[in-house]
Amino acid sequence: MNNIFIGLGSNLSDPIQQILMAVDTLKKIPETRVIKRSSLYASPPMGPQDQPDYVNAVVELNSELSAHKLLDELQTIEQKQGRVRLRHWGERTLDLDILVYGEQKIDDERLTVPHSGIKERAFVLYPLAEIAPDLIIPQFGNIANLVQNCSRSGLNKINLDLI
Ligand code: ROI
Repeated sequence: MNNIFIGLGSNLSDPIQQILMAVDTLKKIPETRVIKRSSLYASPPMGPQDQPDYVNAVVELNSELSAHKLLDELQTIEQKQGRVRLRHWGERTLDLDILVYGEQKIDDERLTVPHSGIKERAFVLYPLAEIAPDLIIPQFGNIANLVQNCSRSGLNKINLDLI
């Protein structure tokens, strides 16, 4: 069994629903359980500023699948939710990234794990710290330190009761 963290992001086609639907679909992946979901967060775009704000969240999974098999499943979900990606670092309907896969370090043409952007990305670190405050990320160290060194950059929790 592997303990895994997935980052979710969307800024097109009703992003809150995109994220909630994706979490529901993650529950159907074979040999995999969803353990926790963070709050949803609104976050200003990293990259070109002339695109909508993102909705981001992080989910913890337990899975027997290999990282590459899990990536196949995530890419299928992205495609089924009509993934469009209009430009590099631009708007997208759904992005599912493997952030952390147990203790593993992976670096090949399909996957870099732990995800190389973790340290600079408030929209990854804050939701991750919410659900795994004691996490130690291979190569990067403990989540509390990483959060301390990363400004919130306009990140805001979304209150789903009001929606
Ligand atoms: N910016 C934010 N705020 N959230 C994302 O999920 C996100 N994803 C991306 C880029 C374009 C880097 N910017 C983002 O892929």
